[in-house]
Amino acid sequence: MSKILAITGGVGGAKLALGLSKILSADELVFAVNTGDDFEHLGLHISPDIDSLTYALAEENNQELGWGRAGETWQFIETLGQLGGENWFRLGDKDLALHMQRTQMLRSASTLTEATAHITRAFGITHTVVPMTDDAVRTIVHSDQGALAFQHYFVREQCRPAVSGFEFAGIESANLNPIIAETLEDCRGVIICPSNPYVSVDPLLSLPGMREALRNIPVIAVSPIVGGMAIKGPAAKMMQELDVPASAPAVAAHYGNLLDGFVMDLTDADQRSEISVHTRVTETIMNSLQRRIELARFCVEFLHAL
Ligand code: FO1
Repeated sequence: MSKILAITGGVGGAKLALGLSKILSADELVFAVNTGDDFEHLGLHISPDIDSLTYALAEENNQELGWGRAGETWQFIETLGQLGGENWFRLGDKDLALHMQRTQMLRSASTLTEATAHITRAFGITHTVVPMTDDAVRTIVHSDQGALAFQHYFVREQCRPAVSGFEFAGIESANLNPIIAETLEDCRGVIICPSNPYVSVDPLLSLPGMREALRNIPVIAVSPIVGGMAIKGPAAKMMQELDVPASAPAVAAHYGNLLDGFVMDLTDADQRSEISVHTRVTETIMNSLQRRIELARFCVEFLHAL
């Protein structure tokens, strides 16, 4: 059965992903997730964007922090700090168990795809959630403080360094997840969720063969920039540092001829004429489950109309 593929990264994308999961069944929808943010830390394999999506789909995500799990305690990471360990990357006690389970599975020769299937099923998630690749791809942020591993830039340095570019180490030899390739062979369309184009979506689009695989498939993207600002995260700051206007049209231009459609917020309706691709305007701020579902429905209808 032909499916819709949703491409998502961190928190912004995960909100729309939850909306999509409420209107499309597991037979109609597959989630492809960025793994460029992954890193080995404290002996654990951490996959932040997979975790954000998992917690979002399970409605277990921490709405205050925007990442991690709801109802967390922090005994482990506080104690680690008291023992002089690295506590800059805040691992909650329940979250820690997820990283431990994934790391144990990877050490026992499971792939990240298999570990993710196991963990999402444990959360009662029936939709397919797949990492963009099972190979190691790591986003490096080139900045005025040198080349930084993504989590060092994003968390340890709190996105303060001025960025000059990004590199996805390992991308040349990484294999697109076969489940994504298979989904694209009989695909009703692709929705690029409102994640950071540079560090949450580009790694997946940069996988060898990915852009070719998208060529004959309707692709729409939802702008993560509203009124010149990112709803969450450093996308607008990055754009300014890259001398790109922090605007919805600039996001559409970034994706270029990959797009058949673009969704942006009502706030930016006056900029529609700046965008060459077919554009629709709606309320894209998703501050309730209902808004997530409404935007999901809007995107699916847009895909059908293309
Ligand atoms: N983001 C932070 O800003 N501070 C943290 O301490 C932090 C811990 C963390 C732990 C597990 C996890 O899955 C994500 C975590 N994040 C944290 C968010 C993470 O850095 C970002 O979600 C992505 O890498 C960017 O979308």
